[in-house]
Amino acid sequence: MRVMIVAANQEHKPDPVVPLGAAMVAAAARNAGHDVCLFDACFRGERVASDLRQALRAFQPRVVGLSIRNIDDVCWPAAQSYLPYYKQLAAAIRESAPDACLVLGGSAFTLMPSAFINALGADHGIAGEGEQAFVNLLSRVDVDGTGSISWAHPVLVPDVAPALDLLDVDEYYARGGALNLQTRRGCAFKCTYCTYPVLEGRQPRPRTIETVVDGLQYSLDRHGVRHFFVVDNTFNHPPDHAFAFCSELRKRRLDVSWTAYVSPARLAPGLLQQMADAGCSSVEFGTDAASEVTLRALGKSFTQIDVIDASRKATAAGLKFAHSLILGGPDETAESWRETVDVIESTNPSAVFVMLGVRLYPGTSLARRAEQEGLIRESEIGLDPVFYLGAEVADGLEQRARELSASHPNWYFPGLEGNRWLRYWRRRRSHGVRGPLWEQMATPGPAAAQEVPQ
Ligand code: B12
Repeated sequence: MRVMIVAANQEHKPDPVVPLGAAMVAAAARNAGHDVCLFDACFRGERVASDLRQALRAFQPRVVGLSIRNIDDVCWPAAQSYLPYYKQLAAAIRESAPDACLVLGGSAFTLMPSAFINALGADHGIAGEGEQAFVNLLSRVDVDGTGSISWAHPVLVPDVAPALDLLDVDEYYARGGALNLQTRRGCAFKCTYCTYPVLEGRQPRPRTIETVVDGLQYSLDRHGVRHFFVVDNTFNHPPDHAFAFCSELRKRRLDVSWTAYVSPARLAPGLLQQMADAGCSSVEFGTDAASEVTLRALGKSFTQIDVIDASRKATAAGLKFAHSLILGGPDETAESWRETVDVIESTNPSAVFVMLGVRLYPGTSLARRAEQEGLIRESEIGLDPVFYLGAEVADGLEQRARELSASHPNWYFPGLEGNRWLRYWRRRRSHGVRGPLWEQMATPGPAAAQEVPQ
């Protein structure tokens, strides 16, 4: 059967990212014997709809799988929704392939399946992991009803290698500075606002280390890619899997540099050092806050001391590190805000990423809290982003954040317009700089802020 996977994402902030999920689903369909083509929207700019129409007419797919990664950019105060753009793509698909079955999937879809089915008028949707469920659907595509949604059960060992040959790896490497890879799925943490357990299930499910490193080696040998981003929601859990990944990289003596998300919770002794020895250059801590009050409200599984300790360990291992923060969320007060800022500053990070408020999603405990507090009914949370703002800091939040941004040049606020870092990063990429550009945000130091082009 002719199957076209459309990787819809066109977002280039902070970098264009390889549509890993779409490439995995495409690989699974191809492995099952289908004739698969992958249409990647990422670098097509405004000609995307006309390119898609042309590709559809030429390929004449029986099934089109539309991969939807982001709903919106989660950037308070002026969040950008990608929905109008997805509608444009769905219309192009209906127009140029009127007989094709339109199937939706991807992380954005999984978070709001019915809303997307209704908004895009699709025939079917698969919430969750697509590899097996999509292949199953292909075998019964003629009998399935219109607008139905299936929930995919997490596959125990999700080991399908992404079909990178269907993507322009060189362009991603040049413009995104890295390729991505996944070593495991699942999240056992209970952060109150977070969607990862909905997306990946609670049970951590490791991929086979050899397969993961084979994939990395393929990109290195075939495309000269030396920089990787590990997309695992928390690389360091379970720790034995993380150690195994590091030792496989060391065993193969691969000259690569990589970055991963690390939780300060129960950081295994020696892991950061092993990561550094295996080519890891930096880690992004999913810190969110550093005051006990807000850590608790966000349901984090670690304390302020753990944040400080993890930062020290990263420094000792020679790793650059960034903290991701949520400021202005549940139970935030002027004091907790100050405490978080002070503690984070004291750890001397290379960069800090700050999201303001928390985008609500159905199925999270923060959504239930918002309903109890009369903010919004959980069932009404949909494709239009709604943010939970801490009652004590909601007034004047933007101003407070702008002041913080002005006094902290290496703190990056995706939600604040006109961010000078993005323009600077784009220039650095065009000069061939690879890897996470935030690694250099703190050098030559805040004093040189004026040198960052405005
Ligand atoms: C890693 C990550 C990042 C990294 C990416 C680094 C890199 N080089 O890849 C960074 C930090 C850059 C990032 C940035 C952003 N991210 Co992000 N990110 C993630 C994360 C943790 C993993 C994504 C991933 O690669 N997963 C692995 C792949 C294999 O899984 P997958 O894509 O979901 O695909 C599977 C299924 O969805 C399904 N599937 C996929 N396509 C299809 C198609 C069909 C037809 C079918 C049937 C099934 C199917 O099957 C696949 C295989 O099982 C997710 C959360 C999560 N746990 O999923 C958030 C997530 C995708 N990000 C999100 C967001 C919002 C963003 C940003 C907009 C935030 C910002 N303002 O900066 C940016 C956008 C960047 C961009 N260019 O698009 C949201 C999207 C939802 C939403 N609210 O819109 C998520 C879901 C997190 C969340 N808040 O819930 N992100």
